Amino acid sequence: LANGPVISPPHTVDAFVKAFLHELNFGQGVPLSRSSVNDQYLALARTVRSYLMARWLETARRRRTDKPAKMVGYLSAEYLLGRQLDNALLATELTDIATEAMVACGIEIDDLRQQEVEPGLGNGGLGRLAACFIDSMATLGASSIAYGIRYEYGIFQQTFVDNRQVEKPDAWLSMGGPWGVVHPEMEVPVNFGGHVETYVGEDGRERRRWTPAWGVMALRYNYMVPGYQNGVVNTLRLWRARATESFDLHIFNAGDYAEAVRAQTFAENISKVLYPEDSTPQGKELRLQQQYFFVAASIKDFIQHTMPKDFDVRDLPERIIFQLNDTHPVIGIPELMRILLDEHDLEWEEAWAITKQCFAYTCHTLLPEALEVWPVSLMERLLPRHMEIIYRINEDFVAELRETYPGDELRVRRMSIIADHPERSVRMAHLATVASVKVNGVAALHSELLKEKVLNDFSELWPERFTNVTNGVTPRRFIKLSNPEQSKLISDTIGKGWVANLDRLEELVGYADDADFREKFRAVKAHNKTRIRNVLVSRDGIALPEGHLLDVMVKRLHEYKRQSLKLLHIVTLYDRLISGEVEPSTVTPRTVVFGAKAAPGYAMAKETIFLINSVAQTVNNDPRVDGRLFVAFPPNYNVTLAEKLIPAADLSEQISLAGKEASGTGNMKFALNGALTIGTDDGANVEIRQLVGDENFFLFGMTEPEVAELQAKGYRPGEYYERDPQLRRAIDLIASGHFTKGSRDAVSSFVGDLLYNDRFLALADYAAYIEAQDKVEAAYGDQDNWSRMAILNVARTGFFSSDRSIRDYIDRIWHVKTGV
Ligand code: 26M
Repeated sequence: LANGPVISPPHTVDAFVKAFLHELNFGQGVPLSRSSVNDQYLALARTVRSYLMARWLETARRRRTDKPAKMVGYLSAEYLLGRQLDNALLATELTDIATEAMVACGIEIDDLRQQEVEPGLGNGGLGRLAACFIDSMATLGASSIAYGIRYEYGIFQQTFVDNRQVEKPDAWLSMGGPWGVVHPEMEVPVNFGGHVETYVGEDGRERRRWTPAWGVMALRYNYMVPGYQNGVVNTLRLWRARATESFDLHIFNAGDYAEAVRAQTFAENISKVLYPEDSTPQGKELRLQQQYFFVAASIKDFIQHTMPKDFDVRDLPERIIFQLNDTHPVIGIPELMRILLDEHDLEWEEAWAITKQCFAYTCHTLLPEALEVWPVSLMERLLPRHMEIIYRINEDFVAELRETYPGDELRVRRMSIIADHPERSVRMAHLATVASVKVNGVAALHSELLKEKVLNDFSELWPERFTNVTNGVTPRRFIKLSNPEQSKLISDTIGKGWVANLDRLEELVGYADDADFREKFRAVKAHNKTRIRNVLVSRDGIALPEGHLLDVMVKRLHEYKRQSLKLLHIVTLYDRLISGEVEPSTVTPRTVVFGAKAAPGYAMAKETIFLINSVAQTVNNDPRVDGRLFVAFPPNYNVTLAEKLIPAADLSEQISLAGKEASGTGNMKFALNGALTIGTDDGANVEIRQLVGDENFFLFGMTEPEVAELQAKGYRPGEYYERDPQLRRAIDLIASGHFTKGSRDAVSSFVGDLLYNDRFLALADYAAYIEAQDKVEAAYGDQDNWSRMAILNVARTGFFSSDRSIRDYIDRIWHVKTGV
């Protein structure tokens, strides 16, 4: 009985109702008649969780064999999960049963859906990618476990006050967190600070001993990750910091009880809040604490609890591959060395040989300022033993370099893990590259540029170490759940198999020429536009006009992504309308929707938000526009809003400066939901265009080599301003204070930066962008052809399923088995 199969609650409406009422009565402690919507939501979530739990136990049981398969340990500081309820229902085939069960209880399930606060435990692309990847790992049945941090506060809630961004804390757990299962008895200690000394072991060998100054406990929270209708449920294990009882013992002993308890909260700060920067790391001590906290807990958990008791650490490379999601978990490399050396008594060479096989590193950027470095002084204070180990890794590495490149000291200094300027610090990307089996970029172009630029010296030394895995998105959340109408149309046309095999969308290619199909496809889009209109009215009181081309730019606010270029386009359209240059009745009516959070300390990004809001206010209230242009900027763009907004879009804005956007994943979601892309030759846009065909993509702007050339000869944005009257008018209109109640001061930093700095060459690409947008308008005039192009976008982008990405990781990097 103890090891037998787990009995799942039956898949019937009756059983579901019973389980639900049980949760409501004995979990929440309320009768149905007196229950609140939140009580009902929590009871429903726990009911669904119990179905998941049965599969989770079953999955674990199946994997507990004599010779367990090699696992993937996905290490990520962020998981931008989005709401859980619908995805869990879909995966377990309980959607209809749950809906009917709620009807039987007199409950509208949609009201309960609305009650869920999404776990926003990530900033943007990197965190959302991790969420898509764990979905695909479960769907492929890859033996894997994902590790991260259970932040008490996720990405901040964005509000606008007088057109400016104001951040509010995201207390996502305040209404109860029904999805996490805590195991207080399974906590692991994580230590910090102190000193290291030499001692002589019983065998007479000298060893190093770390005596930490303080520590915390890592509390284990399991979240269930269901595969799509395959019975598999994997684990996402998120750690929460808890003070140890012995914490600050001397204060307790001094008799100041209250002060001692207060001091405990210090330790618990570690998992308190997600850092809202998604580039240019600040080098904050607490952030390094977070990184070490979750990685140390995860590695220890894997070795002590996930492996069998008699397990030999020398077998680690056959049992695990830790995938490093950017450099955030890279401290895991010296941590594993420390465990092997200090806790398992291995010799350096043996420990290093093992460690080198256990990690693979994914790089997500090309911006030099986004590469993480940690001051040596900080590392020595917080993790003295790790700093020692890093020095030793670097010594050996540098010696190898001097042998390979005699006399090339410049190269040695460039490649060293330790930088000397402007401050002695540890380059985490170098450490990751030196210790990893494979290093990958996240789109074809990005992986090439990684080899040519950011990690050029390393790719010359170890060319075989570098590979590409183009990003992907999960078709479950971003098509099936978010776009039910399009999903139904596809299933009615080619069957249901596409959800777990997205290449099958190719079977739609022929239907692009089918007038009846095009008609239905347009009806889907119209339906999704009505849906977003309703959402924005009730969510934000924004009333989108009807019958417009819906043009959407949603992504973190960053100069390289060039929201400013989009803004210049809007101002140009507006200027044409109010100057009488065009007759309003002749232009294609267009609504532009923005969604973007700015890092709270990123002044220029916040100025851009202010200006977008100011332009929206002016444009939307100017009668001369005659309803031909509308700008909406709903606050707090998140996964939940993305799911409603993306399926309604006609046009996807992917306009980063070529060579700066590593991949982009929003671009994939739009194409798969039948939007056309206007985009630069950057990131995964390149692959999207190759797949859908040039004629179904609005390409504009400089290529990466052209960007490099222009920058080399000296870029002067002012010249573009002088030469292009249309651009001049747009900038002058902004500078005049027209959008800012006459205030020129309010826009001076924005305008000044564009004219005298413009790091990301917005002005250089402006003319090409406007020209491409004019082509968009002309093309939209032919609705039938537009639908044709949109259908081909859907049909030819099945490649961008994260299932394919994960298969690539398995084939090229992990070499783990799949199958349920
Ligand atoms: C680092 C240190 C301190 C605080 C925060 C960070 C940090 C957090 C997130 C740095 C970067 C972060 O994310 C970067 C990111 O989202 N990159 C995007 O990754 C996507 C998935 O690969 C790509 O599609 C995007 O092109 C890339 O910008």
